[in-house]
Amino acid sequence: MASSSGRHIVEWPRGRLDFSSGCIVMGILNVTPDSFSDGGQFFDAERAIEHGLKMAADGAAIIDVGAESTRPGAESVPTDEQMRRAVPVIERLARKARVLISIDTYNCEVARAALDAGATMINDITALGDERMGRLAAEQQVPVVLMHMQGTPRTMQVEPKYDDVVGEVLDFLLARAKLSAKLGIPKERIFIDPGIGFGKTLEHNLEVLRNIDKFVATGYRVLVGTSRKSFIGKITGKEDPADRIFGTAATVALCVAAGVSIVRVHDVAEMADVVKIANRLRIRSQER
Ligand code: HH2
Repeated sequence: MASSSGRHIVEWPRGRLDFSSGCIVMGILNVTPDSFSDGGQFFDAERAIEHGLKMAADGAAIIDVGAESTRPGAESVPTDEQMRRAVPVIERLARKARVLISIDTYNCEVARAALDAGATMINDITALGDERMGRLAAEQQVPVVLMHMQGTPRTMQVEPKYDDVVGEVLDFLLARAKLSAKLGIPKERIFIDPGIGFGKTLEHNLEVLRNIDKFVATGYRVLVGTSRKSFIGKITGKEDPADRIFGTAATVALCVAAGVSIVRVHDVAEMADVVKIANRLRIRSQER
């Protein structure tokens, strides 16, 4: 596969992503007081911007800004408060960093304000639960991440149930991808994400990750977010999310090997190294 091939570049009026080396890194920037791993750490705008710049310097191709925690049990945050948190950070990061910014929201008004402030991608954990989000992405010609979740953040970990977790998650994502296309979003701007930890038990998460190649085989680019999540702690016995970096690295390496396009992570410097090595090993093994 020639690395200059157009298939490896996704371009839209306000952005461009280059997948010619393989997988790329999305850095997580939670401007929240209560996120499960970094809650409160970057709630202050100055610290958030500083952290965003550091993640860009460490190798993130995208910074995903979120203004509402979606950890299990989290309550929703009013629209104006989400805007108050996210917009100044996006405005200044967009001016200062040579990196793309995505907005992690399922709220159309927040997404619109973020795009106006300089974000160029929408990360929707409800996969267009509100169709207006799809229309917004189509009208503004920006990519969208469609994520699977069973239930809502408040209730999703109460008793997740599937007959066939891989099949059901895939069917859902393909249906939402079809809806996105119907609303006018071109296929190359649609990313699918199985939603690790969103209405899924440890076994569900493992089953999805063991079969992540099936998501890649759909032809849509795949994003995966395992970073520091509780299923890693359940296996390693690490209670503190900050102690789950090596556990995260194992999932990132295997995702890259399976052909995942974007990994969403907290520890950008560390995971950028993991991704670089895994990308090279993958390309070499495909050449044989
Ligand atoms: N995970 C989280 C939030 N947004 N978006 C996508 N597309 N995929 C994910 O796996 C995903 C996501 C949860 O992680 P985090 O942002 O670190 O925590 P919190 O929701 O508590 O802010």
